[in-house]
Order: sequence, then structure tokens, then C-alpha cells
Amino acid sequence: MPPMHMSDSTPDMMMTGPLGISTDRQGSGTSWLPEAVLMPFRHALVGRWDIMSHWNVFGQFDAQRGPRGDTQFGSINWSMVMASRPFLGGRLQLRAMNSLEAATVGRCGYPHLLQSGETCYGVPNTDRQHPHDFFMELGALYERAISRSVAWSIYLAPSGEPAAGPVAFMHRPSAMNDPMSNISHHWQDATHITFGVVTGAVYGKNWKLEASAFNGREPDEHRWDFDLGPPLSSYSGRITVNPSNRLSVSGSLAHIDGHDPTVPDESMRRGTASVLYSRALGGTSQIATAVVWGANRHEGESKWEHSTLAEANLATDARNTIFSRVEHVRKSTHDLGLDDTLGDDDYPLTAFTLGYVREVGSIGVLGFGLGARGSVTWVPESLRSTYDSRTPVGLVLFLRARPKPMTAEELAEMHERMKHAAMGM
Ligand SMILES: [Cu+2]
Repeated sequence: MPPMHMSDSTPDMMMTGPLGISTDRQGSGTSWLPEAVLMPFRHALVGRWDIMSHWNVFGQFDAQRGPRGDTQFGSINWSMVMASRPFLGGRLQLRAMNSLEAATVGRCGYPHLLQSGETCYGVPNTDRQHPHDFFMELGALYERAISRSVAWSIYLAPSGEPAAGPVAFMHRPSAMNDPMSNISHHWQDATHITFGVVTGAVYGKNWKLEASAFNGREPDEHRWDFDLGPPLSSYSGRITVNPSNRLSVSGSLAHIDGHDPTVPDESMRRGTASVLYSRALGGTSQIATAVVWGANRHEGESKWEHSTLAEANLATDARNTIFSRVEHVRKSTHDLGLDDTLGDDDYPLTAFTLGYVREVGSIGVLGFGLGARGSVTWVPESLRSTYDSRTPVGLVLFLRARPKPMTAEELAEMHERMKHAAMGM
């Protein structure tokens, strides 16, 4: 039997919340995914708690070429646990997401040409992806139906995601095999770790309206603690529509206060829109795609800085997967840590990634894949001497461990146990 998540019928089998919405729809924080193609996960019942976990651990050799490139052996990784149970007439979910990247890729993160965002040793981190914080998320979500078709929820998180941006890249099925971040991360989905978030939502079966108040300051370089402190002076709103289990469309607008610790008094606006489309293609073949637009407008400026991204993950069968990403973003002299003397205010960048993973076997609940990822970025003539090329390239070779998909038998047994647990309530 094929693993259940290769099938469009999976969601009926899963734990559902208010209005019968499957937990499979949950992306980062409170965002929604199309549930037709899922991230691999493990599922367990402990008393009345329904526990879902997933993780992605890469051991990689990362080689980014040129004078601003570097090579590194390291590990990009994250794990996630969600525990849900009935509570006060609704449903309570506790969520934790952790990463050891501060130890496994170091303080300045892994080499990633043209990436930018956050700081390392007090200066803007460039041509590297910063490590994610140990507490990528720690939060509680309470949801309750008001009527047969409308429900509300409240999400409180000392570390978590406000209602801003698309589903963050590490939670998107279209990006699940790509270890590396998007270079447009800080124009689109970088708010997925904010230290202090409150989000309220009203939703129906196919739509959701959310508003958040949050601490807009980016995480600092000390990755093991909570960077609480500044008030919840940032705010955002998001609308999401899931017309079918294959499609999720969202739009958000955020006011982010003092996000950049090197320019602490500046605020900015961020607008985003996303379309996520996934479907099973028959047998064990499936495709997940995402198209994302995100733009920042800094305080006192009239110009929006736009970015766009398109990505896809195509499993041709249970063993072979191809993934790809194309992005376009304009970065400033400040973003890239360049001298003003290069002349341009901002630099249009176009990055293309192509990768392949082959599943090579499993041990217990761990499934292993071996993969490679190549990337090329087109930079303008004014950056040629800085990167020693108009087309700097990078190559990443990796071994990936993630949950082995649960089989149809395992899921059917889980479903039986859930029914018994529900009857014994
Ligand atoms: Cu991030």
C-alpha cells in the first residue's frame, strides 16, 4: 500500500478541529496550507492528547563560489511537535518548534550567496543565512466554534509567527526537500520567528481573517533565549481562502516596528500575497507549488521593494523527487553590506535553484534521502567585481532525515484508537 499522504483522501482520516477542519491544514503558526499534499509526519495518541511531530534534519556540504562565497560542513535542521486536545468546549493546541542550527552552522549561519538579513558580530549578515533560533516557535492555540459554520481562535506565543506573510518556507510542501532558504526571505516570510505574538482569528470552513499584535524586532544573535522586551508595537492582518484541499490563497499587510537592530528607530510596511497549489498525481506521484509576492516599504520612503518567488516539489514516485525555485528581489547597498561607491541604490537579483533527492532507505521511523542542489544568481554588471562573476553559483550535497511516512495500516489503526478514545470521553 502506498503511504497515505500520497492520496487526496488523507484528510478524512486525520484529527479535525472546530468545523471539521483537519489539523493537516496548519502551516507555520496560524497560516493555512492546501492539505492535498502533506509534510511527512508521525502521529501518536497519549491519553486525550493527539500528538503530531515532524522534523527535517540535513547534514550538508555547502560550497558557494567566489570571493563572497565560502564552504562549510554543517547541519540545517528543525523539529516540530503539536499536541492537541479537547478543552473548554473547543480545542487547545500546544506548539513547539526547535532548531540546533546555532550549534550546527555557527553564529553567522551557512554560506548562501546573495542572502541577507539579521546580524552577525554586530554587522549585517550577508552572503550567509543566519541560524534560526532554538525556539523557532513556542505557542498555544485555542479554537472554538461559534456556530456550525464560524469559529474563532486565539494564538499566544512567546516565540511564533504573526498573521503576516505566506506559510514560511520550512513548512511549505513545495520547499520541503530544499535545505536552503529563499534569498527573498526578509521580504516575504522572515517574520515566522518573532518574540512575542498575539493573534486573533475568525474563520469558516474555507476562509480565515486574522489580526496580530507582535514584537517586530528581528531575533538577535543569541539564539538560545527569548528576545522579549520591546512592546507589541507591530501589527498585521491576513486573509486566507482555501477553496479546495488543493489550493490556498492568502494576502497580508503588516506594520513592523524597529525590525532592524542596526536601525532601531525605523519601521516598515510589508505586503505579501501567496498562492499554494498541491495535488496527488496518481500512484505515489505528487506535486506541491507556491507563488509568493512580498514587498517592504521603509518608513519615510514612497517606494516599495518588491520580491517574487515561484517554487515546486515534484515527487515522480516514492523514491525520486525534483525541486526548483526561481526568485527575483532587489537588494540595497545596506542589505548586501556593500560600499556606497559601487554607485547603484539597489541591485536586481534573480536566483534559480534546481535540486534532486533520492530516498535511500529507512531505519525505524527515520527515512533517509540523498540529494544535491545547484543554484545560480544573475547579478547586475555593477556587482561583477564584488562577486567575480555576473552569475555566481553554489552547490550543496546533503543527506536528509525526516519521518518515514505513516502507512495506510498505521493510520487506520490510529483512526480506530481515536474513535475509541472519543467514545470513552
Ligand atoms: Cu527564517
